[in-house]
Amino acid sequence: MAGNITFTMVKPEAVANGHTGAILAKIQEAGFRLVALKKMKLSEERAGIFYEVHNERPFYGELTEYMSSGPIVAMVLEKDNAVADFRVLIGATDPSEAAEGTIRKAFAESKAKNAVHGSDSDENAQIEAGFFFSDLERF
Ligand code: IDP
Ligand code: MG
Repeated sequence: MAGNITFTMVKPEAVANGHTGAILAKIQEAGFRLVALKKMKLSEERAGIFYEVHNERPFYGELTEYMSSGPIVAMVLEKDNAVADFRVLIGATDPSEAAEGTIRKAFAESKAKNAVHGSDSDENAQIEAGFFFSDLERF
């Protein structure tokens, strides 16, 4: 039975530090199937739209500047219980609070530069996947 999807990005500092392959390996070892993948650079405006939900937060400007500072690797992933299982795999937003064995524990530099994004709901996973990928790019 096909699972449901989540959306992730390897964030700029993790891409720049060469962690994309190791992060993808952890994702696949955890049982996620790769539906779509691309490397691209967000403009600050596109980053602002992606993180629109945070536009009242004090770190919004820092976040959109950071997320447009270099290329990211965007992916759509499929698995039963994809959103919740992926949040467990990546760990807490702040790497100092992330559990042993999580992607953020292994690769994040700080609460802001925390290596990966993960969708927070099925609805947002669909919206975020659609923000980056057309139906012709998902398999
Ligand atoms: P999440 O990525 O774990 O879902 P959110 O609260 O949705 O965390 O925040 C989105 C992103 O904003 C985080 O991944 C991180 O990059 C950044 N961020 C969150 N809180 C802070 C903060 O207190 N200072 C700086 N950046 C933050
Ligand atoms: Mg979030």
